[in-house]
Amino acid sequence: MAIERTLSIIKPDGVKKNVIGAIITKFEEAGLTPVAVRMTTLSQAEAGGFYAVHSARPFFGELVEFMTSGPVVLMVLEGESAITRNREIMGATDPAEAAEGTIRALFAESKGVNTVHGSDAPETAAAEIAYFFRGIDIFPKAGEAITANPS
Ligand code: IDP
Ligand code: MG
Repeated sequence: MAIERTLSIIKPDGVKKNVIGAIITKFEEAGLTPVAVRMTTLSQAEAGGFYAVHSARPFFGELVEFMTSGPVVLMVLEGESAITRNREIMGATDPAEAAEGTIRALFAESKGVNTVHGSDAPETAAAEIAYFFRGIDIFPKAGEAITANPS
């Protein structure tokens, strides 16, 4: 067990549905603290670069189009086992398979339009945080030493 950081994105559908606050509350109630927050509209290059690992998938074009369709909220979440904990709170990729009470069960429309992104491993969390945030713009929770994936 360790204090970790992970990258969370509230996708354009979450912003449009006016559930930024509801989503952040879920994270805070689960012990995950936003330590960096930025709202932006991603360019095609930014979204394509972020999801480069999926560039050969048939849904890649649709994914980039969706992720650039409106503003998103980029966040670094910090807390105990933040990477796994965030994935649990998000729920499965396909909302039809997401556990009751998870963000995707509550708000997502489809496997593509699914409200939130969350890093899936320590290596991807470090790379994804560095893709969007400078270290100087991350504000560690007072008194907690970062023992995993510092950026
Ligand atoms: P994840 O977001 O739960 O980690 P990934 O498999 O890494 O899921 O896929 C990244 C994103 O690509 C998904 O969140 C979703 O927006 C989109 N995506 C994944 N599979 C499909 C699909 O079958 N159709 C359309 N979009 C998809
Ligand atoms: Mg993924």
